[in-house]
Amino acid sequence: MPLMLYLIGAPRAGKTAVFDALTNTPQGPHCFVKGPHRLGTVKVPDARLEALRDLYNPKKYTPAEVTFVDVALPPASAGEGNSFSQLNAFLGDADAFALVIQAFGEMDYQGNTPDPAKQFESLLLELIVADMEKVEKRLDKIDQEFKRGLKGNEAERAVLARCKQQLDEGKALRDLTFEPEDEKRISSFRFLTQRRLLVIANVAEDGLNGAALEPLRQAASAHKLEVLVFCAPLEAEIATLDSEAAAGFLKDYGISEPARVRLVQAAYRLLDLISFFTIGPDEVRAWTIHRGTLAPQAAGKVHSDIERGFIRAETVAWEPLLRLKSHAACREQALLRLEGKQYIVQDGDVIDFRFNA
Ligand SMILES: Nc1nc2c(ncn2[C@@H]2O[C@H](COP(=O)(O)OP(=O)(O)OP(=O)(O)O)[C@@H](O)[C@H]2O)c(=O)[nH]1
Ligand SMILES: [Mg+2]
Repeated sequence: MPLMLYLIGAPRAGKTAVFDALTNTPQGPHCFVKGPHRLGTVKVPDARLEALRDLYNPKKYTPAEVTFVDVALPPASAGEGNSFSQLNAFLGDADAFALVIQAFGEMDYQGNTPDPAKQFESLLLELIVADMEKVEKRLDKIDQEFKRGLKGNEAERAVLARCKQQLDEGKALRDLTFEPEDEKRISSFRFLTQRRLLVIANVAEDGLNGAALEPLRQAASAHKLEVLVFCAPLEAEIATLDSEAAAGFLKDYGISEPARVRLVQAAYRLLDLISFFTIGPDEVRAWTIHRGTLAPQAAGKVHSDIERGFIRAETVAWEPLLRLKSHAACREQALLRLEGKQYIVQDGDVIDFRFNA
């Protein structure tokens, strides 16, 4: 499963423009439609993997992927709760949310210019309210069962009460730590405030220096979040150009790298993800794991049989392999390591798993 990153934000904030910047290509948009939502899978750019591909010339080249989702929010209408609670079922499989903030300063239909920091706070609040609704509904149900003499849900009730208190204080469930047993008890609720967040300020062309974003940055950093600055329609346009023309435009606007690259890198950082590589004449491929994953579990990404029958991981870092250009040369220099079950896979490891079939 690729990483799923959902773009959410106020109506007209520029979610679709950001999505276009991520999924447009010179050959056209690279996305598909699911109900009212759009999904686009982006290959994670990785210069190390590209160099390994060039060295091995495999039949197949498979970079890691991130799937972005352009969420179509139903219009919020009085008495129906907040918009995210209506979307709860759909938002369930998100690994993370990117909050798209309208920071291009245009007036909305009510004639107000939206305040980026306020938008950010109100999105956080919406997520909290959506979780609160779930918690309260379940707590009510448990209370009713207690009244009818049905017992057995005390532990669930206790952990939900803890969640309720946290949400009551306006805080995300992400910041609570749970015992593994409690973690299991609440996992099926798929609470929105447990997902990680990043923030995209969608600015006008003349706002790319981010000068006007200090209040948003402060609000975000109070939650330990970073703000990425995009001019989404401009980036969507640039994404349709061939790479030479695109590079020229990016340079003119002083943008370091395309939105797609910056967002994917931020998502990796945010989710504490790393890549390891498997290589051979058939395929050169990247695999995404959480930092701290042990070798057998990393092997399980490739195939569950390899995890089960794991013997060892023949490992070399990407850098010496590219420099010396072969496993044999790395072995001669004692740079090829035989790692066991307790080995923690490092970012950029090139691994050949040995296993009992
Ligand atoms: N001036 C300016 N307009 C923008 C910018 N980004 C988006 N827009 C405009 O704002 C409007 C909304 O942008 P969308 O990308 O459709 O926003 P959205 O969040 O997907 O909107 P909904 O899906 O309708 O909620 C469009 O008319 C865009 O052209 C920007 O950076 N500058
Ligand atoms: Mg849209």
